[in-house]
Amino acid sequence: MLSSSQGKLVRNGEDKKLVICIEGNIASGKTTCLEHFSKTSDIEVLTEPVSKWRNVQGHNPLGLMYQDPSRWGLTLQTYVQLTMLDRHLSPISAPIRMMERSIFSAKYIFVENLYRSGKMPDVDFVVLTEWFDWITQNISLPVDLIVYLQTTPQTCYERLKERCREEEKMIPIEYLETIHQLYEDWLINKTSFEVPAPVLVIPADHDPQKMLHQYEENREKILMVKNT
Ligand code: TTP
Ligand code: MG
Repeated sequence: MLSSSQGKLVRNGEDKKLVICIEGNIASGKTTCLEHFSKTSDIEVLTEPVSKWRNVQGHNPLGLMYQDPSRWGLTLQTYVQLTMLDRHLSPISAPIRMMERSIFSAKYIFVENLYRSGKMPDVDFVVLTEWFDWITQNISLPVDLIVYLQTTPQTCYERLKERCREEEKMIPIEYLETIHQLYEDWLINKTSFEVPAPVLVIPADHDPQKMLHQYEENREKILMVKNT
C-alpha cells in the first residue's frame, strides 16, 4: 500500500528494510549472484522481469528491439520501466531485498545508449525521460546499496555466446563495450548521472567457483550496509 510522505508516495512501514540492487553489463552474472544469496534466510531475491520483456500478451518487445531498435526501442523501454517500477514497489517480505538491476540502470544505461547511438528519436527519448523524471520525483524508490559486478566486455561476450538467448544472438562486442562504458561513467567515474546509493564493486571476470568465493568474502559488506 502507498501513502504520502514529504510529497512523495512511499511504501508503508518498509523503511527499515534493506534494498540492494545488483548491477552490471549483460551476462555479467547478476542472476547467478542473486541465486547464490537466495539460499540465505532473511533475504528475498527478485530476478529481473526479462521473461515479461520476451512475452507480453504474446508479443516479444525485447526481440523486436534487437531487430529494429529505432522502431521498437521506445516500446521495449516503456515496458521495462513499468516492470522495474512494479518490482521496486512490490511489498517486501524479508528484512533484506536483493534485486536484479533497477529502474535507474534501465534509464541511465539502456535508454541513454539507444539515444546516444542515434537509434532513438528525440521525441521518444523526451517522452521516456519525462515519465522517468515524474516517477523518481513523485515516488520514493529507496535503494541502500548498489553491487556492481564489474567485468570486461570480452567476458560478457563469451558468456552471452554460451548462454545463447535467441534474441541476443546478434549482439556484437561493440554493444557490450558501450554498455560497459556507460556503467563505468555512472558508477565508477561518477561523471554521468546521479548514483542513488553507495556502490560496492565486485570484480566479476572469474570462473563460477571463484565468484562464489568473492560473494562470500563480500557477504558482510553487502548485508551490513545499514550499520556501517
Ligand atoms: P540483463 O539485464 O543484463 O540481464 P541478464 O540476465 O542478461 O544478465 P545476467 O546474466 O548478469 O543475469 O539483460 C537482459 C536483456 O534485456 C539483455 O538483452 C539487455 C536487455 N535490456 C534492454 O534492452 N533494456 C533494458 O533497459 C534492460 C534493463 C535490459
Ligand atoms: Mg539475469
